[in-house]
Amino acid sequence: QLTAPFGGSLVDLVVDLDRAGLLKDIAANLTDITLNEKQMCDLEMLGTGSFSPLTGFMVQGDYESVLDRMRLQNNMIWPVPVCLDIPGLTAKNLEAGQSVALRDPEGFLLAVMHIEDIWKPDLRREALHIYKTEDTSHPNTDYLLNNTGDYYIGGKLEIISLPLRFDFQQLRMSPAEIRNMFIKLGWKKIVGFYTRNPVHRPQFEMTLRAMRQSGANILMLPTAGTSLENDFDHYTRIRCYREIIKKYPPDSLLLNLLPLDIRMAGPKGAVLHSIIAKNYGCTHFIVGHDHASPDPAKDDKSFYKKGEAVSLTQELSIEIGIEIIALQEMVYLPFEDEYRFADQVPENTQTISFSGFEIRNRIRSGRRVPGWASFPEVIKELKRACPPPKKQGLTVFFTGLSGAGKSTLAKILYSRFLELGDRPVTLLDGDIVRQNLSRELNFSKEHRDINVRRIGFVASEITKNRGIAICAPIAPYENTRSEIRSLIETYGGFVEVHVSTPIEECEKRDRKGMYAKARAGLIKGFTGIDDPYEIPGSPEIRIDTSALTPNEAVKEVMLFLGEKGYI
Ligand code: PPS
Repeated sequence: QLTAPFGGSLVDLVVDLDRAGLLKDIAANLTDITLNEKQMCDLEMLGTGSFSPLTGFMVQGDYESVLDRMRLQNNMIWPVPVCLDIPGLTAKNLEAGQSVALRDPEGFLLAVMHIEDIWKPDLRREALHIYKTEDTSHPNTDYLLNNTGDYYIGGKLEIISLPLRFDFQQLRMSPAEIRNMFIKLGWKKIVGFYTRNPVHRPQFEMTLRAMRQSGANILMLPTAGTSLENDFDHYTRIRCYREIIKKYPPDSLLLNLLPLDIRMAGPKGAVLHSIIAKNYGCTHFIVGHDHASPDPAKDDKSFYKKGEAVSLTQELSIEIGIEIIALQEMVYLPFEDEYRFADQVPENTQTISFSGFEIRNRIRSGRRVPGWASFPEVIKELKRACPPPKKQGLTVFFTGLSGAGKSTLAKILYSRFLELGDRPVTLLDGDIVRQNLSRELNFSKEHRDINVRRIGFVASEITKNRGIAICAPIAPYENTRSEIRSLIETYGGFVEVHVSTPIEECEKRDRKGMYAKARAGLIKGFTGIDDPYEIPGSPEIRIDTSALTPNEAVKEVMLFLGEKGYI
């Protein structure tokens, strides 16, 4: 007999085929709501019963009750809101009693929701109650205050299809499927382990001890829903978990991915994870002292008190129906070559420890991670995700007035990279792009933005695949440039080169005769004449070509790239 799900029975919101057929017909006449990645994660967790006893996105009464007393209106513990946010414009046309069609970003019908409540939440209050901070360096507070729709809708869900997932499909089982597996394997005691980070030696040692202490097998539940900005991507993490599970005793571990939208709610996050583990059939759950805590805030203060997650989950463990195993800090004793709990180390014994955060920083900066801190197989995977700059993709983005010299420098740089020959190189010169990608566009602000964004998108794909993109548009607007920078920097290097040759010089050169035409009013909206060029505030390199030969200018770029380790 397995432990019961939270609330007694496992919720299953996926309807049968007949009902699905009917709902599809009805949906054709309903208002569509396109779900984002976070909302699809919530939908999936709700649909499979991972969030039992919830049967849909929360109604206002439950939302307020969760904020005020960490309980649903029916008095069951529930730590965080699970609400569907929508923009004010959409909300204006909806009312309670209506149904809506929930679709994925491609328009695929996922569910029909029967709206019971529409309300405008106080998102600041939510941030304070759930994440204990209005500081937007907390990722969830940031999302809540800056990206969440103004209205929430709540109501029951009828799911036609769970969101389609194509990655690691064998590792994406529902609570019902995992429970069946436990029955088949005859497992009765199972300790759940939730993580969003790679597992290194201390976590490995600690989970082994938790298994021994509870006499249980382990269900490892890493997140594969949304991830935080600085985390390793989930493909990398899951490749690491696949390595680490080989190190556990045979037939003692199951690995399963949680399509969870990460909520770094500290103690409340730990309560949520305990409930999820309970729904998956776990009898025990491991809680860390800083469970579900984001990286420390700017002032280095943690968002939650150490140990609070453990004490809150322990206090609620009987009500949730799961035993909490407090994850104690483990330290390495170099002379003994073993791990011990920090509080069991004799006085005056030398110990060392690395947090996952420190290991991540070491890997990112190309430093070595010692063997006692992790496993070679894990480090190899992590290093593959963070190659040194020389192996990373790179975009060199020239910007400047027409005639400033961008194209010439870009062409010379292109040849230099081809001479080096270690990475594929693509030249996205203004003219080439206007010919091939943006032929239909003119020089209005709107069209220039589209043009520059297209260049940014292509360059980001090249950078992602570890090639070099050289771009050379005028790109006159700061906002668009910085948008492109942040897109590309998630994949590799971005080097902005402001070719700052003054307009007088550009006009004097006037190779294409365009300045003369612009002065004569024959071309309207010409950059620098009657359309603005916003000077880059902090480009990596600024080069005025009035007093330099093109070769000298490119040498400056090459020197910079060498200094940063890109070549
Ligand atoms: S933008 O603003 O980044 O989209 O411009 P870009 O695609 O680089 O195109 C700039 C080239 O188009 C020619 N041209 C104009 N430039 C500026 N303003 C107006 N109104 C204009 N109309 C045509 C100009 O010759 C630019 O060439 P470069 O190579 O920069 O000298």
